[in-house]
Amino acid sequence: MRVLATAGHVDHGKSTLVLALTGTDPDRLAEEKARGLTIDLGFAACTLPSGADVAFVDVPGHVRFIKNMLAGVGAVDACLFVVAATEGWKPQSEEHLRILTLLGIGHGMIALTKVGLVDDEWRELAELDVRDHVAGTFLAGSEIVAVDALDGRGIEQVRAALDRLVATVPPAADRGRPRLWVDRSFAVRGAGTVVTGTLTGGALAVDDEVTVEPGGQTARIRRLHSHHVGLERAEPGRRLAVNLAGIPHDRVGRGQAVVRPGQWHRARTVDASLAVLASLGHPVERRGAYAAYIGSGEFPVRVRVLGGHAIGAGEEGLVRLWLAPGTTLPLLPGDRYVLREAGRSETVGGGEILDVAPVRTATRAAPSRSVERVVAERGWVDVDELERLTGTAALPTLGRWVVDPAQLEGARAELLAAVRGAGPDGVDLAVLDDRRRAVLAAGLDGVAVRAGRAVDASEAEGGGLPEAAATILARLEATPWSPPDMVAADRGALRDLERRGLAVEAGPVWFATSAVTAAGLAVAGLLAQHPDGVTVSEVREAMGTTRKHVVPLLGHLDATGVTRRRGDVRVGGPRLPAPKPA
Ligand SMILES: Nc1nc2c(ncn2[C@@H]2O[C@H](COP(=O)(O)OP(=O)(O)O)[C@@H](O)[C@H]2O)c(=O)[nH]1
Ligand SMILES: [Mg+2]
Repeated sequence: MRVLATAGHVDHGKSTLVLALTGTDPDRLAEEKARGLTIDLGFAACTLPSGADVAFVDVPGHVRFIKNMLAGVGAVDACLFVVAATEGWKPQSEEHLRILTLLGIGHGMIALTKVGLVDDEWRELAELDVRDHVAGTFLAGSEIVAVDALDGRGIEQVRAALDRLVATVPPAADRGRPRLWVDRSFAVRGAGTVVTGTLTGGALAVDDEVTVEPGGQTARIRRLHSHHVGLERAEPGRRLAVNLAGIPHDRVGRGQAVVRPGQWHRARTVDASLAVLASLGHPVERRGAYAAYIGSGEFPVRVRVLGGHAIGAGEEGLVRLWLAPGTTLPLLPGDRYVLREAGRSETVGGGEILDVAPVRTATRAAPSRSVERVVAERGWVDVDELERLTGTAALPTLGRWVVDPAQLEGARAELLAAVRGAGPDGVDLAVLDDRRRAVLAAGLDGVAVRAGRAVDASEAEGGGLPEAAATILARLEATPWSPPDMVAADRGALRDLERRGLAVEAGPVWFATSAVTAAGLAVAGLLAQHPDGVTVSEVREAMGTTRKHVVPLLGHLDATGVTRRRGDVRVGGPRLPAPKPA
């Protein structure tokens, strides 16, 4: 299913052509029928000779109803551009073409209508005139088909040309992010609220929970219809009627969007490009109030030209748009908008949304669609948030964040400094925020994590000891198996050495850990010669130390499984090291 919008000057035969193609009169309002004039959007569909289904959004051509035209063309794939051979190119031919261009619609065909009312020569002149006007636009290479919707000539050729057209239009993308800009809302007896629109960006299914933005009201999809056919699930790129449970019909209307909860950033201020129409008689001044047409809605906006200068007619620049307080829209970079002068009812220009949540002030903003810019301006961005801001799924750099490389370096350096500055106890992980913990979890050179604390890795390995502890350690190591009495020593320094694994307290005696390790090796050597066990005296003699030292030392070796006591002798324990080769 493809969705096409009609376009062209009032009375050039748009609605009549849609009726001839589809059998449905798109002018559904009584007033439209009475006046023979399209006021609001009309909808109809047909199947082309190839079997492809197309839906038409028939728009009003009258200048007074441009707003309604804009509500209908935002989400369409292509256009059926209508010019009456009798009148040729007219002001709303021009304006519609510009609006379609500003909205980024890149495909279309041209129907030269009412050819039954003109002779061949006139028809050829009209066709040349149309070719001239579309030269240099997206319609430049489009087919022009002569048709008369009343006498039927050319209708089959229009159908065939539509078939060729839809074959060239890329299918609507499914990004898993459905959005349906509402163009109509009404109540159906027995069913409740029904909204219609052109679905883009993703699929919707019955029972889906949705929200209506602006407003954030939640509802459930009770039924889906596309051209009177009930669906369980609707793919993007089709006209859709959505029956919503849980929301009164007067609480939802044109200009609102039906989306999935939590998938969208609710934009209040956006940065955008602005191409000013060459036909505009004046520049867009630095600041001003306008009407922006976004999705199916018309929204008052304040505009500020970024970079300080006005944007001249025919030029392109950057702007910041502020929506009215309280209005937030589910937008993404790449969305298009049209800017009109509310008072003068004149199209000013339009462009592309570049940033849905600018963080820089207007004087410093440099909007673009770059995801890196979005990350760089924030430093750290939650991956889900980044997807809401850009529409692009990214892999997290750390934890759940995408981190700007410079910011990550800064965070690493800062954390390393904090750990080093914290002394031997390091930093309790519990006091770190999630980001810093993520930096540690990813591994930070120079920092080790011990028992829930981030400590200086070099200290954890013994270097960088405070002076008092270093002095004590040196004394313990000087006479390893006969260490000096520590009764008068600094308890804090001793505990520090113990925490670092550099000293052990064995009963009344402190040993350097290296001395204990060496003792284990020495005992292992003795046991290799005396497999039946060694006495305290044998050990004392072998080590050249005193009973006062060797008893607590052996006690410690017993306790740590290096040796085991059996009667009067020590034998090897489960942790007895292999004796050093002689
Ligand atoms: N003879 C002739 N009249 C047409 C043709 N198309 C439209 N008309 C008439 O032109 C008038 C305006 O047509 P309409 O479809 O409402 O124009 P719209 O404003 O572009 O939708 C109506 O009276 C139509 O009957 C055509 O191809 N041939
Ligand atoms: Mg019409």
